Amino acid sequence: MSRVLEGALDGAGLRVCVVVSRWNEFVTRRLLEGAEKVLRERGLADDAVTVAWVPGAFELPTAATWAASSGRFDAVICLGAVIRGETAHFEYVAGGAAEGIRQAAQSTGVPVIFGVLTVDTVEQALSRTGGKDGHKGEEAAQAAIEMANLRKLLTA
Ligand code: INI
Repeated sequence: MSRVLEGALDGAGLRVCVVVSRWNEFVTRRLLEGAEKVLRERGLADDAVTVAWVPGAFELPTAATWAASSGRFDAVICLGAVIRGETAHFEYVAGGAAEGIRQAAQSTGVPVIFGVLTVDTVEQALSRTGGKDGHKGEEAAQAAIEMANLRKLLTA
C-alpha cells in the first residue's frame, strides 16, 4: 500500500509573507483581500501575516527571495497583475516574474506561490478576482498553506 502525503489546508501556526505589486493596484488590492481572507479563515493569526509592497510584478521575485531566505516565513505569496493591453513589454514583465518566482522557490526550498494574473484585458483581471472566473488571490493563499504543510511532512 502506498503512503500518501497531502498538505492540510490548516494555517494554524504558519507564518506567511504576501508580496504584492503596486502596479495595477486596483486589481492587486483585490488579490490581496482574497488572500488575506483565506489566510484568516484557515486559521492564521493577524500577526502571522506580513504584507510587503513592491513597485511592479518584475520586482516580486527579488522581495520574495529576501522573505523566503530570511527563515521567518513558512510560505511566500506573490501577487501581481500584468495586463497585455496596457503593457508593450508584456512578455518580459510576465515572463521575468514567472521565472523569477520559480527560481525563488527552488533556490530557497520555501514555497513561493505564483499569484500573478497575466491577462489580455482589465475585464479578464476583474473576472479572476472575485468575478465569474474565481479568485486567484484566494487560490494563491490555499496553495501557500497546502505547500507549507506538505513541506513539513516531506522534510521532517
Ligand atoms: N508591472 C506590472 O506589475 N504590471 C504591468 O502591467 C506592468 N506594465 O504594464 O508595464 C508593470 N510594469 C512595471 C514593472 O513590473 C517594473 O516595476 C518596472 O519595469 C521597474 O523594474
